[in-house]
Amino acid sequence: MAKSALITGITGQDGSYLTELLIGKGYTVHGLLRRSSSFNTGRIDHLYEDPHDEGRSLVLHHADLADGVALVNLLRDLRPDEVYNLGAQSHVRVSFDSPLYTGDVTGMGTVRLLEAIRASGIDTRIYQASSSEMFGTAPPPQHEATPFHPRSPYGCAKVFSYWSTVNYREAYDLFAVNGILFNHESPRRGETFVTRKITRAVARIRAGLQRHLYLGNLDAVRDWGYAPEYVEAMWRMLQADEPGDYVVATGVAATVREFLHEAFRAGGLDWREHVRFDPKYQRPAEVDALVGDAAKAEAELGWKPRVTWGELARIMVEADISALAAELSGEAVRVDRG
Ligand code: NDP
Ligand code: GDR
Repeated sequence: MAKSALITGITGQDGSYLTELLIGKGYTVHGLLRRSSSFNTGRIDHLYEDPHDEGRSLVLHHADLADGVALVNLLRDLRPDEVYNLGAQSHVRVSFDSPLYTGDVTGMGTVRLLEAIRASGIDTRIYQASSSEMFGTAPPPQHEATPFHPRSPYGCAKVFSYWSTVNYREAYDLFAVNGILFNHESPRRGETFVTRKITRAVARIRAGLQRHLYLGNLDAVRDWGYAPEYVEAMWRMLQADEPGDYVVATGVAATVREFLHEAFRAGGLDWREHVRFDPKYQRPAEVDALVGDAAKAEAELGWKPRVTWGELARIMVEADISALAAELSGEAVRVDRG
């Protein structure tokens, strides 16, 4: 029998790559779609199948991590073999503006899902999308035993979800795992995260549509990997014999300034001529340096990253240049708000 999976956050960057991976492995994928006044399925439209067709490999269901009853009903009806909880208010800067909402969706949403598994009485395995943001001020390299010191409402909510996942594993013997993923990017990265904001700007500046790029702290150090490789690690965690928690990272550090330099260089531009500082992009509390040690994932899951942050910058710049060219040749360019 083909396996089935339920993915929350299926319309996001990781959800789209994970869906491709699982469909490629023969899974039937169910996605939790939250209601939006405009279409929010752009990243998975290429996988869409007519709802009237029999035997579809991708099925979307309206629900929300804020709605615990909907989650119980969904799990009871679908009885998936695996659940991937990728849904979240995932923007760190925004979490300072919306701390309660972030706590509710990114934190309590996980408990609603874990309780829904219990309430529906199904036998399943669950992956929780934990984050390097939980480490906050802890100095690098960070690994599974590094103590958490989150620096944002988002980081605090992820710590709550992390420990809730561990607690359901210990209390109810649930196969529940945390993937502690460091920053991972791709051409499908949300446009307001710093890497994608930079690579989109390179394309737009080259095309004469934008002159300046406004950014905040350029000194932050991050460990940037390639998202399609990271979703493979998620899947491997749920195939393991025993549930555990794993850091997923490249182990290579780069500053925002270095990424900026490489991305502009890939587009044939000098970032110093275009980048301006805007304090609105600074955070009330910053995470200075995140660099992960993924030795456990390599030893136990056989997972190893391949794409370096420099290659990633070039992949993203090329993709944004091509996407903009296609947009310009076909339709009007929408107003860019930076
Ligand atoms: P995205 O921001 O691209 O996607 C977030 C997803 O969550 C979207 O599908 C979004 O739906 C959905 N979502 C938001 N609010 C709700 C809600 N109330 N109910 C249900 N779904 C909701 O994130 P990524 O794909 O980059 O990340 C996936 C997960 O991994 C997130 O939990 C993130 O916090 C975590 N993570 C990400 C890392 C990274 O570097 N990318 C690193 C470590 C952890 P919609 O499309 O409608 O907005
Ligand atoms: P992060 O990613 O906060 O690490 O969270 P983001 O790309 O938002 O910021 C990375 C670093 O860049 C600095 N920065 C800016 N950031 C943004 N977004 N916009 C700017 O203009 C800007 N200028 C400088 C930030 O201060 C920060 O230091 C991401 C998210 O995907 C989380 O969901 C995930 O958990 C973590 O990665 C791991």
